[in-house]
Amino acid sequence: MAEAFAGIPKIEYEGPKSKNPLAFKHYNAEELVEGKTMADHLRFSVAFWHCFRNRCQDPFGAPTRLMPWDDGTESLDNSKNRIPALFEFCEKLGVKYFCFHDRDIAPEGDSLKETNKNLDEVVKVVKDHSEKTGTTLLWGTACLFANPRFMHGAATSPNADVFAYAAAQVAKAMEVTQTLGGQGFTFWGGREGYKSLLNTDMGRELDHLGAFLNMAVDFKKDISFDGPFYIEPKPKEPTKHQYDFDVEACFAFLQKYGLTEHFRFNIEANHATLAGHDFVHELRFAREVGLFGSVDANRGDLMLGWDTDQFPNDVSECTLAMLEVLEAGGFTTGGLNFDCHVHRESFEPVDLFHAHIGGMDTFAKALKIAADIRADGDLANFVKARYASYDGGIGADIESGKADFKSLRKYAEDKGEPAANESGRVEMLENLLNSYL
Ligand code: XUL
Ligand code: CO
Repeated sequence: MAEAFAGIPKIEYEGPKSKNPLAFKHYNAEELVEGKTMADHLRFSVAFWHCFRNRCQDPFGAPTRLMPWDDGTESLDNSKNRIPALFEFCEKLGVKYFCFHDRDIAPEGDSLKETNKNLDEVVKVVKDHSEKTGTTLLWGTACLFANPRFMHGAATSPNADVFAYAAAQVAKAMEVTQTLGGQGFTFWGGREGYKSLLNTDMGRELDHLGAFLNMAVDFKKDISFDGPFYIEPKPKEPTKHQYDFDVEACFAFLQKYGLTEHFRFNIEANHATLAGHDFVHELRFAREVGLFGSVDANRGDLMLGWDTDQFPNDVSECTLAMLEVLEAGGFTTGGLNFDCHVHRESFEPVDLFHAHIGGMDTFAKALKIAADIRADGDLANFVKARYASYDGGIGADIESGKADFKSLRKYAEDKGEPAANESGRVEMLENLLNSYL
């Protein structure tokens, strides 16, 4: 079969001085950082849906992207033809992982049984290429939002038949993920939310979602799938209010429905900013509650209020993110999945390379800077010193649970005014961060 990306060579590391747009300036796969290769730290992944299905149509105009390997139909043969293009792309880029939704890779048939048969056929092709190239599935997921049957949601649909259909779909997608050696399974709540409370029983919908995810856990045990489940928060779009609003809301949900030991977070940068949070805030919260898992690496446009899914290019933001990843002990089953698409006007196949090279170089640079920041320790030491009043005396009594309101009242009455406050030195620390960039 002809090459999909003809004329584009394997992308090599040429160092920061290189002017070659088809070379890495910072990502040097085998280079060691904190004793581990950059490839093992960053675990980059290509998002099949954006690279091989999203043709960049928008509400105002037709698709623009050129995909010479794709005949534009929904046929099974065309689905199969996309697979070699994916593996060629990953190989030329030196990326070892990819992610997909079930419906990205194979077309729906006239019945669920036929749809599953189509999926099995394409999975055979994927498995074959995966075994030949060593490029594997980071995580799989089920598309419970594109087909009109999910117009009111999937697990939170008022239609119980839709709930059942969604369960059948997730069961199959989990089996397929296992067949392909996928390292995890992601739940992004596609349309699990609502547009209007006037027609919504919120309590029942939340209970249904909790029950659905518990059934997924039971099924995972039944088939002995040992990868983690990821929950991917998003505050809005497509519904006005998505139940999985942000990491904190999801954590409360997971606790209420007894799911914390089965889930970790897949945190997407653009979803964080849509929730009004910094990307690093979401990562930090996930790390603090011990549920850091994986990352959908992208960025939004702070002047636009929707999920623009752009490729990451902000070294400062990604440095803070990589500090969190390193502090969490690094990725285990997770990685940096580029859940992003090229701009509509970047319509040629080579643009897909420019976009990924930029994202990979940004995170590689961020990783090196984060490691420098950790090696110096100035930032961590500042934060530690800021809480020193809890390392002994009354602070230690508070943290150890020895103090209560009565003893604290006595302490405060005896002491009078608290010890003088110290400056938070925000600007000094911002300068310190900039000195590394
Ligand atoms: C949607 C989104 C999804 C999930 C997987 O905003 O991020 O592509 O990552 O379903
Ligand atoms: Co995502």
